[in-house]
Amino acid sequence: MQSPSADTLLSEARTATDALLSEWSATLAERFAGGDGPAIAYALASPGKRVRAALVLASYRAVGGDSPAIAGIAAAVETVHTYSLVHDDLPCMDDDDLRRGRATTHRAFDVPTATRVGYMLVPVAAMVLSRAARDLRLKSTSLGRMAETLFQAGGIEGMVGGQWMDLEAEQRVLDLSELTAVHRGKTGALIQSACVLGGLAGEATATQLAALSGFGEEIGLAFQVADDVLDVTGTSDELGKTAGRDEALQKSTFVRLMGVEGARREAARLAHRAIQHLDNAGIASPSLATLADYIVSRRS
Ligand code: GRG
Repeated sequence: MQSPSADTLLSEARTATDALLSEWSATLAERFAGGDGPAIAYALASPGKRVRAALVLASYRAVGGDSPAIAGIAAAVETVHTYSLVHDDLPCMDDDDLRRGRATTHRAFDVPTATRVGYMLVPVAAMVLSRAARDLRLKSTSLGRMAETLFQAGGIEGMVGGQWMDLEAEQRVLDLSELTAVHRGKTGALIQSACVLGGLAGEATATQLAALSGFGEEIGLAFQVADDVLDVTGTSDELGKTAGRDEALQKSTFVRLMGVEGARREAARLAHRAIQHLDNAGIASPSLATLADYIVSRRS
């Protein structure tokens, strides 16, 4: 089976999720027009690559799902991701001015507004998830498992915990196992959850879910290793965010520990391991293989 290109998969994920996110943005902007509505819409409708959305779609199809309503699950994951970017850019975290090719939310508005926007996007994500589960006609137990998967990945055992460790570690050099633990949480957990959510929505078997989880875990870490490479090899124009930020903040990175070539090899090794999880479970998904390859070879 031939896979569509990564460009096609990402563009399809963007079309599907951006339509929903624009609808939510317009509703929220109107309902809270005199308050934070415009800032919520600015953040929520900002143009991301939608890698996590593409992983949801491909994982869902890999286990036989075929409803277009899966776009809502993808949009829920992207909403959690967007909240994390809004908060990550705040002065108390990575303090950045540029994101997705435009001013960060606290630069376009102000710090208190961006702080509130980030928090407000979390219940929005829950609503988007719940509506999508209804549209997919999933049982409430499936919605429960999906909510647990998404918010556990986004919480202290995943993304928040990883970010917290990352901030704590700013003044020292981490070794490989510490750095890996930070990024399995900070970046990897949400990417892993995207794959598992696709599987849950497609009513995958336990074996398939375990394989998607293993795939997501490896590719989630590979995403961050590739991100560290791009931070030193890309330009701000290409990345849509400030290049060289890790160096400026004296962060521990995979490039710092392994060099650019070593980090590239490590990302490729992780991508290979990711695919092995699928092979071992008999999941033939050219789309997931294409996305794994894209994640470690992308230019932005
Ligand atoms: C309360 C401690 C605490 C944390 C709050 C801010 C936060 C939660 C977590 C930070 C998570 C984070 C920003 C991880 C980085 C992940 C990453 C590499 C993002 C870039 O992803 P892309 O390239 O971005 O897919 P686009 O813009 O394309 O969506």
